[in-house]
Amino acid sequence: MIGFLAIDIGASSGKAFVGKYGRNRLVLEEVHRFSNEPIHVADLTHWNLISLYKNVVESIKAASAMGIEIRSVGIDTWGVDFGLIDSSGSIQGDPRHYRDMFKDDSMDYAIKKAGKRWIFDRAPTQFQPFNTLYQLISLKRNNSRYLEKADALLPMPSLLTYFLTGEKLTEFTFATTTQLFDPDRNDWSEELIRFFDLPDIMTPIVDPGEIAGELLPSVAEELGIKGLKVILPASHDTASAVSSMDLSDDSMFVSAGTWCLEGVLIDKPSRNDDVIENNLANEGCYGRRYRLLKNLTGLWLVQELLKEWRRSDPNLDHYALTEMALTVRSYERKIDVESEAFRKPRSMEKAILSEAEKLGISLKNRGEIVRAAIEGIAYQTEQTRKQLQSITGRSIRNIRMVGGGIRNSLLCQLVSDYTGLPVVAGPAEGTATGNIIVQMLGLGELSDLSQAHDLIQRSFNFQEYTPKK
Ligand code: LRH
Repeated sequence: MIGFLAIDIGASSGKAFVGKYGRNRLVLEEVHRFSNEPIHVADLTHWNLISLYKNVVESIKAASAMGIEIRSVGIDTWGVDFGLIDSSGSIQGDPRHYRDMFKDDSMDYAIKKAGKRWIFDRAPTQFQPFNTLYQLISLKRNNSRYLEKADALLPMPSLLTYFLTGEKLTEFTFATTTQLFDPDRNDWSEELIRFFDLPDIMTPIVDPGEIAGELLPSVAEELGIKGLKVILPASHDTASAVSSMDLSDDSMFVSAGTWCLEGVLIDKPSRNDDVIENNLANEGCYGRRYRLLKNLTGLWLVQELLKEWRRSDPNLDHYALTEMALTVRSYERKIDVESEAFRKPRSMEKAILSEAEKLGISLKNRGEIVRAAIEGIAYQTEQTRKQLQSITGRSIRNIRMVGGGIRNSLLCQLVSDYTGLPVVAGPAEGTATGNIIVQMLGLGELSDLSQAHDLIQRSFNFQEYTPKK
């Protein structure tokens, strides 16, 4: 038996799993779990990088204590965020949290200056105020000393990989979330960088599965581990999740977590006007393919409710919330989960109540509030399906769901009900599973993606849902 360690860090928590591989089966064992709590200082929100690194180290320690040979480790995170490294190799400040960008007008500034189509023609992805491109423009406009001193930009997973190996690389799938990647050049867009007068700090782009290196001697010594390879998996979490799914042309995927990432697999970025119109993304996948995708506000709504209600009721958990939501009525009209009101509200409960009130609905209890959120997500999923069908000209006949959000059986059932399609859900740890199989592909333990998907099919349980109405 051999093992591969996946460290999957999301916007609210991180998890480490060892994929144990033997007798043609893959079994995931959780070895570490930690919270990812951003820190607010002087009105800015930062990721707690030191704590994240500490937990990466703890994860490696826990994996190596399992008593099996751990061949490699790979880290994936949410998209767009990064750290800046100066010429001496030191980090410049703590990486900023993308949600701060909702209060920043740099995307509007950039669009006014260059034109939406001009930017899209070079980096054809969704316009989100927090894309790396706009974060960099914002730093530039604010005369950031950190940016002035920066010598290399490292996306979050690359940054943690750099601390382990000393290598400065960007992995392709993450690069496509920055809106600085030009698929025609298969490299950074020099035109965008020049136009916005950004420094030349982007690092070389490598494919998912690339072996970044082995642990630095100092790290290896501290951990008492030798020969552990550090691999860049599909280091953007959505890309890892999508790698775990066997998708055909008539499948739509939903990776359900803080965000619901919903889309279809395509070979080349779609440059259709409707992609801009509906603000869809063309993000990179394993094998330099793409996914046409909608970034929908997902279980963030429920996570925030839980956080709020736990202050007075510490025993509350996701299961209890789903139970409450299962027993209450549903309203005909659905709240718009994409509303600005849900981006970073002080109180999610108040935000949902007031959005519902605008529709003439007065939600009566916690169950109804949670249900309104989940119904809103499922309803939007159906809108996304229609957009994807019309842009690609495909007929979507089945839905594949992965991610922690599939533990919410109400969400899976409602997605099936609203789309009128069968849903196959699993594994819940789709991202870690995808991370692991790309490591295995990188090391030659698996020969191609279809072999990887056979292995996943044999190794995990899947839940099926069929439409009830
Ligand atoms: C989901 C995700 C998504 C967003 C980003 C900020 O975790 O990766 O793609 O764009 O976080």
